[in-house]
Amino acid sequence: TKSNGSFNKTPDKIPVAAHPLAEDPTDIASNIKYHSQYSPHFSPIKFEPEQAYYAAAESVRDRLIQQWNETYLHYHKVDPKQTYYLSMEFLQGRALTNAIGNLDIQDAYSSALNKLGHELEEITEQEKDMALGNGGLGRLASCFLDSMATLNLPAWGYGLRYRYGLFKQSISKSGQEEMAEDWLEKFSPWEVVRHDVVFPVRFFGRVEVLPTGSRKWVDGEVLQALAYDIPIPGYKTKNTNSLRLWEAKASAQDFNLFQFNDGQYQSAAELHARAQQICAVLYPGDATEEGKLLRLKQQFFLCSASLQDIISRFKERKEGTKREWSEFPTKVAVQLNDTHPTLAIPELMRLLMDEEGLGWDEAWDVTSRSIAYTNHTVLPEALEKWSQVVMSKLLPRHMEIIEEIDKRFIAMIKSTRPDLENKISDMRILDHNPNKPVVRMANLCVVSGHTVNGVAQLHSDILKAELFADYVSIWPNKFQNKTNGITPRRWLRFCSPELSQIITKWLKTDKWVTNLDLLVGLREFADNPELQAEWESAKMANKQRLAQYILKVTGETIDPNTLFDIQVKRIHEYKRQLLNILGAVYRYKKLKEMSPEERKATTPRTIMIGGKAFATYTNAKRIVKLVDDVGAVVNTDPEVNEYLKVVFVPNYNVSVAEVLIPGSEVSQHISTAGMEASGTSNMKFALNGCLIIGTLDGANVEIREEVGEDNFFLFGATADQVPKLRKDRENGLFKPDPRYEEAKELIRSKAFGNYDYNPLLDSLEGNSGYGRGDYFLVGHDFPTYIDIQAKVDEAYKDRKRWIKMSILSTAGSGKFSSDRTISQYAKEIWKIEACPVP
Ligand code: T68
Repeated sequence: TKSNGSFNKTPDKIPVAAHPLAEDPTDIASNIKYHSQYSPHFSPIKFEPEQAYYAAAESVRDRLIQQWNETYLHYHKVDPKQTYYLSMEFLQGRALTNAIGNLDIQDAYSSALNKLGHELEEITEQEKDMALGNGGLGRLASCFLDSMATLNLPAWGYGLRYRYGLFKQSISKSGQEEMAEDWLEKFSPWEVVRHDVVFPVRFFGRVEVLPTGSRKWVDGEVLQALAYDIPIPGYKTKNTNSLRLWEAKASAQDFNLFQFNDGQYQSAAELHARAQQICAVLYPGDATEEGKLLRLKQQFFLCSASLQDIISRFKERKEGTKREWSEFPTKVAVQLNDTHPTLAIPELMRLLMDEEGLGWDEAWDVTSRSIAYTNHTVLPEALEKWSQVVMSKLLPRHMEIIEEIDKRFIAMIKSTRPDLENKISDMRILDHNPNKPVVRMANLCVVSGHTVNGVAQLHSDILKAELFADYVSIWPNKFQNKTNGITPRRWLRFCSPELSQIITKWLKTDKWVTNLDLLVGLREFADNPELQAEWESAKMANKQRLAQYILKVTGETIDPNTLFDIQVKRIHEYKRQLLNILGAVYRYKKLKEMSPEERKATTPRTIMIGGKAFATYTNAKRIVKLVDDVGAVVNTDPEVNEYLKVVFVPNYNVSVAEVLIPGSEVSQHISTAGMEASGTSNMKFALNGCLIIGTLDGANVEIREEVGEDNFFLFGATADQVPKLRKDRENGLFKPDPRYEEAKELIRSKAFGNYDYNPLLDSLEGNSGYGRGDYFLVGHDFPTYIDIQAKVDEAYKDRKRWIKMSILSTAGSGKFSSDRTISQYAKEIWKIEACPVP
């Protein structure tokens, strides 16, 4: 069953039946009709938007498949070094608009669909988001895939094909409710199952010592990993890479026909049921205790299948000649997206030693020169630690290998760095805490990988100064920074065509779409009244579209003439949505105290907050409920609702972001300094001419540098002040601002309903203790937050200045293209080069 689909093609003499890739709208329309008839998924009577979507998607897929096959053949022929991006999450969103956009065939498809009685926009709304990720980390992986293809880099994404991705969120009287979101309910036109790409993946079992002394993992249970490929087209290039997602299956031999015939239905198909569990759901992310064993199985499943595939591709190239294993790192770069795929390290060691017969030193050399690790968080609760007991049971051979890596690392320190002896217990991979011995995955990555990178300059500096400081003195060159980026295709060109057109007009080129630095060219026109007028009307069109969307999903009418203020991201105490809503409550209270004339002089504002709370994260769910409750009171208060509205935007996901971000004017990125590794939506907002209210955290620091400090609303403590502020708090030295007390008091007074918000507010009180003591420093930052909000209100009144700031924000966003990020990974970590398909 071991295969990666190495090919023995159909004879070249026989041409493929002609399948013209139509350019003309009439031909495209007939191609769409062809699919509705001959690739049927519905009974043949209807051709409604849903049917039109599937038929159009399949017609687009025809084009992709042609480029895709050419890309595969080209890489096979050229045999370049390739990158393999291993990630437990890919947050792809919708594919149709992106594919049509990257293939540059929007206009033709739009008119083709018109001919069939449909609108392209309506059709694209039919597609369900592919939401195989939780948040920033998963979306980053998807932006990276887009950039790798656009830059013609030979690269693969590897992940899992979860049956259910991120849950669907709805808001009821009791707050957030979660439902399974069935992205595969009716099948996805974007995936191609590769029946010939199947690898065995073992769990449990034991280690057998062979007479030769070598070791082998045997017994246990063996599942099959089956490949599903998703095409990843680059923008205006032939290169079409693959996102390969594994699905777990049991084979027919594992179905016990005898038991089944005997009526023992469950035990007859036991392995089949266990296989189904592996890819059933996406791990809900953000440091939870749930389903530990299943999560570890998922991680290993991804690593084992991907590495077997990578190795067989390595062997298959250069037909006939035997390859030297020392060449492997010159052909393969594996990137671990956080520690979730860390098991790739012991699995590669095992495959090389136990399956391929290499010795430890040779296997270690190959492994450590091939694998690199990206860190995405310094939050201690998100740093993975696996129980040694669980690991020994599920992966006995890997546990042995990890023990050996640990042992050799300690020996190395003792012999070369006696000054670090007293740090060994912190630095080593195994933590032998007698209560709960664990494997520290980040340590395993740092010790084994050739490169470790953070995701924004401040974050990388913190990694070097704190989390990984001891390692820096051993391997000063191992640590790098790669500031995150976003794809300008999805996040400007396609989600805001109006603004894109204006940019192209003023820059006299559309090359900015692949060379985002060109946006600086807008700076010289930032004061130009003509550009300002066009800019303002494009932003207004986007605000109107957003207002319609809010009306549709919440029933709330919002006024596009008010300032649109947005905070959207996973709900987490460190991201401080609570600070935002306390600020909104304070604003409400002040408006209530004003005379009608005074109110008229204020800047009317619509505050939108959206994001999902992990199902068992109680305080996060309370925050969601609070936003909704505040909205219910404020929005129906006739005295103030002209000047303030508060809306909770339900079910925030990639395609909702594509409507919200273009319509935003200010956006809040207000995490406690030092806690948000980078943030990436901050980049999307800035690129769309939205001004940022933010702390000096993550990539905010660099965004402020790029757009200019006058165009960034800064407030709050800095990362280096945070430890002392927490200490001061513990010592009873914190003096709350009266405005802060007012806001909390209003909530406690039940002004926003009877729900008990005391436990949530209590987390802000006291000096320390679990869930108390305001660990995230909301109280400390509240006064400067309110002050900066007043500056925002003032600035908005000066229309010319505001529009100029907005233009300068876009103009300064060039650095945050994921094309820049990926070029740096390619050059400085992966050492790979472009391999354009001719
Ligand atoms: C995010 N991390 C960072 N983690 O929070 C964000 N965690 O600052 C950064 O911009 C982004 O990564 C990209 O670098 C996450 O999104 C998770 O989703 C996650 C998932 C599983 C377990 C732990």
